[in-house]
Amino acid sequence: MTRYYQPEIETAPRETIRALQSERLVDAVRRIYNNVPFYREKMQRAGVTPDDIRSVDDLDRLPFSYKQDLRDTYPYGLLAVPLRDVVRLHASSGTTGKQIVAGYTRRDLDIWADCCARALTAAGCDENDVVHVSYGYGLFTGGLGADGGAMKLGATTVPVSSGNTQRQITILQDFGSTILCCTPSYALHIAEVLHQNGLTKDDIHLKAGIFGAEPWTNEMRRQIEEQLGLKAFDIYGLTEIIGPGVAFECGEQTGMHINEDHFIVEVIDPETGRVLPEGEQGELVFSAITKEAFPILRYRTRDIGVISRGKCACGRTLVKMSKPRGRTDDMLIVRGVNVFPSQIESVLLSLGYPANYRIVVDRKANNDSIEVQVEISNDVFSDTVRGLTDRGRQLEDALKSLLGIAARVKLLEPGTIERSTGKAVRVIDKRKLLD
Ligand code: DLL
Repeated sequence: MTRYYQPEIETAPRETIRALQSERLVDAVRRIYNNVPFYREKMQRAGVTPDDIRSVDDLDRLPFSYKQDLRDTYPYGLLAVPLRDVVRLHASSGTTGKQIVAGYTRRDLDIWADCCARALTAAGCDENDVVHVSYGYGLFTGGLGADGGAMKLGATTVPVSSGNTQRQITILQDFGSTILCCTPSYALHIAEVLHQNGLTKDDIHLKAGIFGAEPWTNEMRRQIEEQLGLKAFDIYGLTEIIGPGVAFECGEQTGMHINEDHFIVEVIDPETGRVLPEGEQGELVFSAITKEAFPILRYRTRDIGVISRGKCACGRTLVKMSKPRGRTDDMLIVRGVNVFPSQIESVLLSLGYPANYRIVVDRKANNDSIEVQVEISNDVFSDTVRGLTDRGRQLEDALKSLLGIAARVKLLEPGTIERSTGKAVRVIDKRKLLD
């Protein structure tokens, strides 16, 4: 039977959710306008006042917010409450540029814990579970976010944090962890070390995993499920909005339910900023309407996805977003063709390769090249040279037919690619170094 953490919201009629969103949006706009000079000026420049925003229908009158806004006002410029009311700070550095900082009041932390508790409950977790949190603890939101949700549910929370994989295995075995929270790439690394220890999924007790913070495909999901003996659930979020728990997967696994009582989603055309009709793919834009310390309106996530309002068999009425299909800034344009790392991952995994791969893009004499480096298993590696060449070719053909451009393939010895304990680095774009 489906269980909910807050059924009154998770299964509320659409009109109720919409009315709640409108009420909270109006309040958030007013708070932001009155308390954050940066936003007030931005709204004034756009010619909007809080009186213009009366419901969700008026949302698109508000200006967008960007990562650059957070950088320009670093570290405290977007706080809507005095610093003394802020009880926690988190930050994210991203791959480039100055880090961005998010503040939380006590109430913000409470709401965040609710959001994560909903995700855990949807994965079948309750107070009888032992939740093993291997997301990094610290300024990154993953560790403490999942921790807050697990604590709120009353589960036995194990704050292992990431790294020291050998110790993770010992704890998984000895503490009887039933739920694992970490990045999907780290889950596979844990599985790898488990097997290196001569152990299998039958030696541990996991039943579900809540994986997110980086893109992963359904093929990767199947590998994790098979190797760790659990059901793998997706969870989405970003530091700027709250951290993990902006959206979460239910047992149906047909998208992630957005916690719409706290976050309003829009899908826009990243070029024009126009709001797209339901079902069209575009950039996800979120407004965090209940946060006290760090409310944010129409934040351009750069994540590309689709939302669907269709009824979900789990009974939740919250809209669903697809797995992010890439990022507007992650999309590789190689010889004019758009390539998403996730497409490459799908091909690799569907042909039985492990999820240990790297995509190297380079430019020589104005000519872009793309090389997919992937590890192969030990038995394949000891194959004849002929066998390896054939494999490489088969993969090159599959990539070409999917991507529409040729990619070189390099098969690597097992263990060559550095394992990550957090977000995996998949793409090395050498062209950027030339900029
Ligand atoms: O990664 C928050 C988080 C922690 C989410 C733990 C889930 C689990 P940031 O470090 O700010 O926050 O990175 C946010 O990561 O814009 C996406 O591009 C990506 N991302 C997050 N979750 C997913 C997911 C955390 N489930 C950025 N699938 C976002 C794909 C994801 N990408």
